[in-house]
Amino acid sequence: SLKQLPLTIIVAATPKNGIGKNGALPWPMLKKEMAYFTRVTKRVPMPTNTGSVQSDAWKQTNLEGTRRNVVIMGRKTWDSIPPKFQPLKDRTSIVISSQDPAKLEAVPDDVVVASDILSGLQSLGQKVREGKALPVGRAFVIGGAKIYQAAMELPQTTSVLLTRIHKDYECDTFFSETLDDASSGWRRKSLEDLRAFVGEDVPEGPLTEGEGSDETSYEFQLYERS
Ligand code: FOL
Repeated sequence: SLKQLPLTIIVAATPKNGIGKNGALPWPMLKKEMAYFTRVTKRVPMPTNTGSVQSDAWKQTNLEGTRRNVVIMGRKTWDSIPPKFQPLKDRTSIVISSQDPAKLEAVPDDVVVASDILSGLQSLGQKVREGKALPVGRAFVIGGAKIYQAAMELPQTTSVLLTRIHKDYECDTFFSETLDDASSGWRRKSLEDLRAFVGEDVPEGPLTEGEGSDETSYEFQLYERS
């Protein structure tokens, strides 16, 4: 059942764990950071991994077209995605809303709307069994604050892909978990573990994007439940 599927949180956050401001990201567009989000959430692990090395275990483009990753988001995060990118290409979207789905405007019918994460996964599982959705690869929780918080309370949520933004942008929305405390139940994994997890060669140390006062550095990290 899809309710047992491991869930990965993917999030970018400032040093104070800020993730949003006025319904959008707090920082000016970080093109390479967003490109990482897109690649990682699209990439489907190969079903068969018989004795293969790590580099064989992934395909950038899901050539067979047999499986799709799922992105789970809250309704406000759905609204924050530019209409031209809705729904996120090559991924199955689950949108969490406490509103009656019938009352939600302009949600395409290949998007699953549900009142919580697990019932969303259950509905998608039913569509897969009916042949109305592609089998699921990985599942990513992409925000926002309320949905991250709900995901952190599920034992299925075993990994957090964090992009630590090294600049203190003003924020009104925060990622509520402190991953770095020894008592948090989460442990930072090595760069090697991160590379294996995402299936690409993540650079060591901070990357820099932006010009002048928009210049920002950031770092890709992986945390797992310990
Ligand atoms: N995680 C990380 N690491 N970075 C993020 O920016 C991020 N953003 C969200 C969740 N987790 C994240 C939620 N916000 C799009 C827009 C907002 C958004 C997530 C995705 C979006 O439009 N994505 C398109 C590409 C857009 C582009 O290339 O400009 C996509 O296809 O993924």
